[in-house]
Amino acid sequence: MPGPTADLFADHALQQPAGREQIGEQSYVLRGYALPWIDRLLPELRRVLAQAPFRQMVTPGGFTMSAALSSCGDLGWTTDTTGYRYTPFDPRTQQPWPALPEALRALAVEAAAEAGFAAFAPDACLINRYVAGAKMSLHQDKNERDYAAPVVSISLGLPAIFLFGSHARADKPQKVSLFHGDVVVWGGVDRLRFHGVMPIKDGVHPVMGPQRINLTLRTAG
Ligand SMILES: O=C(O)CCC(=O)C(=O)O
Repeated sequence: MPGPTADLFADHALQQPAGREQIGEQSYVLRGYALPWIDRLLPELRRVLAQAPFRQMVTPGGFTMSAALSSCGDLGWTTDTTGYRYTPFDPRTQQPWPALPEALRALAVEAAAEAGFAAFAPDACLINRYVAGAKMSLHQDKNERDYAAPVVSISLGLPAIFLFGSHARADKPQKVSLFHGDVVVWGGVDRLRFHGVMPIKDGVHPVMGPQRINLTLRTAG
C-alpha cells in the first residue's frame, strides 16, 4: 500500500502549469500565483498566528468546525452558538485582530486585478487550517456588508478538492483541485456561489508539513 510520500508525489504530479483557469463567468483559478510571494508570506503568517492562534469554532447549530480558524485585518470572522459575524476584536483576547500583512494585501490586490476586479481593498482575512480529514461544508460567504468586492482565496500546503457550486445548495458543485500557491478569485455574478472543501487527504507537504492553510481575503466592513 502506498505511504503518505507516494500520495504526495501522486498529487503533485497532477499540479497544473501556471496560468489562469476560468471556473465561472467571473471566477478564476490562478495557478501557482502565490508561489513567488511565499517567502514573504510565511514569516508574516507566523507572526499573525503567534498573536491570534488557531482555534476550533462552533457553528450556530452547535457543531465544531473541523477546520481550525484565525483571522487578521480590521475585521475577523467568528462563529459561536449565537451566530456568524465579523468582529474588530479577537473574542479570545478582546484585542484587535493582528494587522493584515502588507505582502498578503498586495498579493490579494494583484490577484483580484488579474481576475478582472480592479481596486480590491480587503479589510479581513480568514485563515483556515485543515489537517487530514478536515473539510468545509458548502456555504455562501454572506456576512460581508456588500458583495461588490470579490473573494480572494490562497491555498498553501496539502492539496485540496475545492467544491464550486451554483447559487442553489442542491446543485452539484464542480470539483477543482487546488495546490500549494494556487489562488482562486470569485466575484461579480459569482460572488454568492456556494463553495466548500472536501476532506483533506493525509500527507506531508514539503514546505507546510501535514496541513493545508487557506487564506481568504474579503472586503467585509
Ligand atoms: O479552504 C478553502 O479553500 C475555502 C475556504 C472557504 O470556503 C471560506 O473561508 O469561506
